[in-house]
Amino acid sequence: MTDLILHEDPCSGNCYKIRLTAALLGIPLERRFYDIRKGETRTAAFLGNVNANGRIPVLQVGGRFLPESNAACTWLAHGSTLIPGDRFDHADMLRWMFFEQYNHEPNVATLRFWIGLIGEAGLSAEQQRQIPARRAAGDAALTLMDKHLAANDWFVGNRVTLADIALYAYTHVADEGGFDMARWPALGRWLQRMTTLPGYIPMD
Ligand SMILES: N[C@@H](CCC(=O)N[C@@H](CS)C(=O)NCC(=O)O)C(=O)O
Repeated sequence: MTDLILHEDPCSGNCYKIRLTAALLGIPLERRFYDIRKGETRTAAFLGNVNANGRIPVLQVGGRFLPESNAACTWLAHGSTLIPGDRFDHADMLRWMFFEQYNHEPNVATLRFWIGLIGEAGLSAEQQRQIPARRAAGDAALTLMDKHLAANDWFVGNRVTLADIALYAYTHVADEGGFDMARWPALGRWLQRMTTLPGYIPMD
């Protein structure tokens, strides 16, 4: 296979999604590290050569660069069972991955970054003002997931797909953002189920 390089910061769940997908599929990845808290994805070199959007993760496939975590997971999982063959299930997987990017990640991941990694004292007044709304939206996303998982082992069909991987990355560290995970027991059982997958790796 073409050489694959993951441009990443190990504290990022978006980067972990790609490492977890590769691990479950047995695909080796070379890792290049950046510290987002030091602005290392905002340098002229990074913007010019890796991602004009100034963010990790970026999956480098030979000489081409693929930003956006869910796009990178899709590239890796092409032709595997992590992407359903059934037309409806395939679209349903995308439904959960879009949900993850719109309803889940901007709230659950952002609060984990602000509260767990930066610390409330280090936040701007504007960031502090946004906490209650992001908390309510994150709670709503986790509640919706819990309701689905109370009746289903996986997000789509009867096996793990990229939808589970995309949603797992920040849900399993949501407690670091102050989310009370005891509220969502089905979510807790699914988090545990994910760790039993052959090839599973934890976040660094
Ligand atoms: N939608 C993107 C989000 C990428 C993103 O927000 N990356 C963050 C880290 S998780 C980042 O690079 N932040 C550094 C910055 O914005 O300077 C994805 O899923 O990959």
